[in-house]
Amino acid sequence: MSQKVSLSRYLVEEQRSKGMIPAQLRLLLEVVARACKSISHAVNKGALGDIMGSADIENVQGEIQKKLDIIANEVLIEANEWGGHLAAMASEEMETIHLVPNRYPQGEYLLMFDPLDGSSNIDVNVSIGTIFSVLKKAEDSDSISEKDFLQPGLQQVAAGYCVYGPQTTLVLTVGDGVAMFTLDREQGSFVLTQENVKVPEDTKEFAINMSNMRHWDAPVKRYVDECLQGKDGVRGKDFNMRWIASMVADVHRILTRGGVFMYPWDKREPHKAGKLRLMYEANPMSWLIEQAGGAATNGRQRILELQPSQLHERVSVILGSKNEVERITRYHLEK
Ligand code: AHM
Ligand code: MG
Repeated sequence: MSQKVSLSRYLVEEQRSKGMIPAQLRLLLEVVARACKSISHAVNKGALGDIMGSADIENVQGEIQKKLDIIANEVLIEANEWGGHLAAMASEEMETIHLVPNRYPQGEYLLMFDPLDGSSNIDVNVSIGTIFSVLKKAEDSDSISEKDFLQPGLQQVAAGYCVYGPQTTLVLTVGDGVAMFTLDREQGSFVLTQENVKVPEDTKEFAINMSNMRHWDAPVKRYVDECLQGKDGVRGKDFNMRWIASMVADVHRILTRGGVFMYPWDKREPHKAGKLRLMYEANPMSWLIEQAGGAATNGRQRILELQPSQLHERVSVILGSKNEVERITRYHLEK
């Protein structure tokens, strides 16, 4: 039987052979993985733990927090505060940034996360996840503020997610391709189960919340209409549709077998660029998808090149199999 490669060993070997992962970053990623293990544990308890249902508190996005949103946020903060690898953190569940308390040493990294993505699926036992993105603070920056976080996605030094589904899988990039690790519950460690993940360039599968169709912009409507026409239409092939309503689970499917995911701008709230958040949802997912050979745009521009102006900025998201994303972008630019 071939030897199992743990996440720790993978990180050490990447550091040794390619110099990709400085020691502080390795510690950070191990700590995030440990926090995800703990969240996975809580998720698995379900109705046996006090984790289901609403906490009846509104977060900065104006959404009612679930108990698990709050638990996952606390787990990530507590795990990451004391190691000396971070300068500050930011989360979907916190209005402003969380500085590492003075009693701990300060590191050079900035960590952002959506602690529990797909909250609407918690109580119905459908896959949910944690998304994270790591940036480096500017060298000349002594006192950290929100501004330090406002870097384009291209400057991420690590990004990933952990999906809590039938298996718990951690998916990671440090800019050297995408690797997947499955949680071995008996050993209590993440084991490398796939390297060099590749998203097929073509696909017959799309993911979008179809109930919003009447609110979409013309290019998105055109693309989906053409998919729905199947063999008889311009695309000349039948398409399949999937929508899990957890971005982590939808992106995981696309990394596994291809597809295109869309949460586009729509007319419901025209002043909002989209529903999903740029810094801790779209950027990490876009980098993973690009690292796996796919593409990610807001319909017009590459997501990773967007200059953020606010921590909780929203963005229109179209990502996945390269040829489909390019087609949808073309439809937008032709408009
Ligand atoms: P959340 O971070 O509050 O869970 O919201 C983000 C989620 C994504 O995971 C998912 O793609 C989308 O919202 C689902 O939206 P909808 O309810 O329109 O299906
Ligand atoms: Mg989310």
